[in-house]
Amino acid sequence: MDYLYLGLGSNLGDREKLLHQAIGMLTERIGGLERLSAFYETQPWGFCSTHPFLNAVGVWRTAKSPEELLRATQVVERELGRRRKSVGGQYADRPIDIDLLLYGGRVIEADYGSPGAGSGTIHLSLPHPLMHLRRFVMEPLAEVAPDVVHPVLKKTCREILQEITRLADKGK
Ligand code: PH2
Ligand code: MG
Ligand code: MG
Repeated sequence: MDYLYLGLGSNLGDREKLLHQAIGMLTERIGGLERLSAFYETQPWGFCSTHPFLNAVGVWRTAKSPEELLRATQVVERELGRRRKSVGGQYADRPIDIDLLLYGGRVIEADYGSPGAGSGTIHLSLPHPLMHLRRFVMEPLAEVAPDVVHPVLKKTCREILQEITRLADKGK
């Protein structure tokens, strides 16, 4: 058993309802929900859109494999109406996005085969490669897990959030 930290976001439809639905479905399928952050309204990061996000972070205790967890999050995304994945770093509006942020102290770069011929692979990076740059991730994460250490950067979530804040203040 280990702690799994998931980042959730929605900027289309009934955002609050979609986040609650996703959290309920995940809890049925992967294990018990230990903590849930507040829901934060945030401006789209990395792309232009008139639709603000609601973002949150949840902590689950689970014994599932990283591959099972990645697949479970993708199934929930599809069941809640997510159609397109972002390709080549081009983000788009979405009813729900669920990202694996941290899973215990695991550091993983892996490609898993998709069932069915020729349907490519799905990629997993843990920790999430952009999490430490994103306030919309680090603010809710630092709320529920201030003292958890990023296994690559060797800094706590509280320290990473402080750095993001310092950098943003410098740019002003
Ligand atoms: N997700 C993205 C890209 N940009 N911006 C905000 N505010 N919240 C998100 O969840 C988000 C984003 C890619 O997944
Ligand atoms: Mg995302
Ligand atoms: Mg995603």
